[in-house]
Amino acid sequence: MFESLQEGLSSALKTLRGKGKLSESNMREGLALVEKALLEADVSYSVVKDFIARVGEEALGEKVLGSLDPSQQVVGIVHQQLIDLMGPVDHSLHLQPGVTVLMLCGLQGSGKTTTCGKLGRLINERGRKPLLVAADLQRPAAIEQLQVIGEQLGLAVYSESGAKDPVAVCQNALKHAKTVGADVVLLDTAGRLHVDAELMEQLKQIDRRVQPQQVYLVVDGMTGQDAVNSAKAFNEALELDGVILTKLDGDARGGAVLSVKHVTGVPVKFIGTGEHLDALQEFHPERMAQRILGMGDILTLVEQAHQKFDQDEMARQEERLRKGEFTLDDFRNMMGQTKKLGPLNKIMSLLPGMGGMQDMLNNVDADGDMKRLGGIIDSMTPAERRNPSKLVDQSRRRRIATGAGVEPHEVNELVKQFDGMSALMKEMAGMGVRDRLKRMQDLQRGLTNPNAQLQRAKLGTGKRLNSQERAKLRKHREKEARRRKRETKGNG
Ligand SMILES: Nc1nc2c(ncn2[C@@H]2O[C@H](COP(=O)(O)OP(=O)(O)OP(=O)(O)O)[C@@H](O)[C@H]2O)c(=O)[nH]1
Ligand SMILES: [Mg+2]
Repeated sequence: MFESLQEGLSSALKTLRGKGKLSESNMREGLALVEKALLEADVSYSVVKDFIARVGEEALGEKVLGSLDPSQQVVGIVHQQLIDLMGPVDHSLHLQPGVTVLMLCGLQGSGKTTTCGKLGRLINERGRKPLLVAADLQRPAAIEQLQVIGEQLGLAVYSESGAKDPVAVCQNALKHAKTVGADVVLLDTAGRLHVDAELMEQLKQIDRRVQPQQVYLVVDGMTGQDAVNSAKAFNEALELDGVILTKLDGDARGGAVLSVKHVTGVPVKFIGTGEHLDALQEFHPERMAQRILGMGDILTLVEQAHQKFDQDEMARQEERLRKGEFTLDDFRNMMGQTKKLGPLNKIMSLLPGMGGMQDMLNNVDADGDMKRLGGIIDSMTPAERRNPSKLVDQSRRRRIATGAGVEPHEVNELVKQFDGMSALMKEMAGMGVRDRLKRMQDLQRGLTNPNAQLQRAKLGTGKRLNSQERAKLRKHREKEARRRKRETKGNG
């Protein structure tokens, strides 16, 4: 979602980063790049102008330029301004006791009918009884389309074949809802290619005579500024309560999501992220801002790290890093600290630049991988943990693998990756928490990289060993345990 906007913005902000002190002129340069990124994402010109003015006002002040970390502050300012640009959002559908009427309107092909189904599904899940109403009499096929969707979802659909007056259909639907005990009526209205007087009049009629509690505009997120302009016209005619932005799963550039509220005064309430009828999400400006900035929720993470990390342990590790003494033991310790923040998948989502990773990780059991890595490290002698690449040869590899219940090549993988990481780890010495977290993220990326991924733990092959084989395996394990003990002693 919004990859190019994300890239544009992060490269703009990157030009500011790394400069200890910022002058007014390079701050302005950075902001000009932010402006360009927004315009390229098809954000309305007036929105961009206003946005940059606000960011500039704060960023060019003494407080920021004179601060220790101005570029960081600029990121914070842009972040907050993005949130203000898109929110606040009231996610409630304002369902009332009795019958609530929700009306969907929008241009042709924006996704009204599909969204009608999606909303019906959501409402049904929340324990209410929706009735989908085919109020689009423009196209004969429209009624059938809604019926198919209703059937797929097991939801009731009200339609009248051959009807001419959409207002009457809506009024009849309301009566019908009361007789069948439906408590949320969803009106799927007709669309037009462009905003035209006839359409607006029809919608106004429905609005006046049926008096929906909420009117939502469905906007195709791919259409950028056109969509936003039409949203303005709809809002003037109907007083919208919210916008539903669809097709954000495609290559929408982000213009609509950033412009809608500023231009119409109406926030995006939901986003459609697919053709499937479950692809509807509540819209959260904070999350969207973070996503757009590719920054995850690092601020929360830093806070949590301060609260939960054992500061003494961190100091000890830092000292070791500085001396170049970092070992697999330290690595595991550090993983343990990270774990205090929650499951790895959740942490990933909070880390900057991890958007893409998260999707890849959906099918990866990252916590399980970490456990397995711990198992491998446990099966090593202290000496091996200190110097894995030198000591772990083929026979040790086999021994460690047997001890940890993994394949020898997985041990090899860990050793190789640890080796590659050492440089990175040494770099971490002396870094602040924030940079360190970023480094940790690189580290974890290295370890859970699906391409270099350790093989899944085998959950039994189904093959049963006979007693002879079992005895042999037991002997082997005992021998390994003795050897490990010996080595542990020998190496202090
Ligand atoms: N990828 C994607 N496609 C969507 C989304 N929402 C709707 N669509 C698709 O967009 C097309 C048009 O959707 P409809 O729901 O028929 O749009 P409409 O506004 O009812 O169209 P008219 O009734 O002709 O005005 C369909 O092919 C939908 O599957 C979405 O969030 N993502
Ligand atoms: Mg339709």
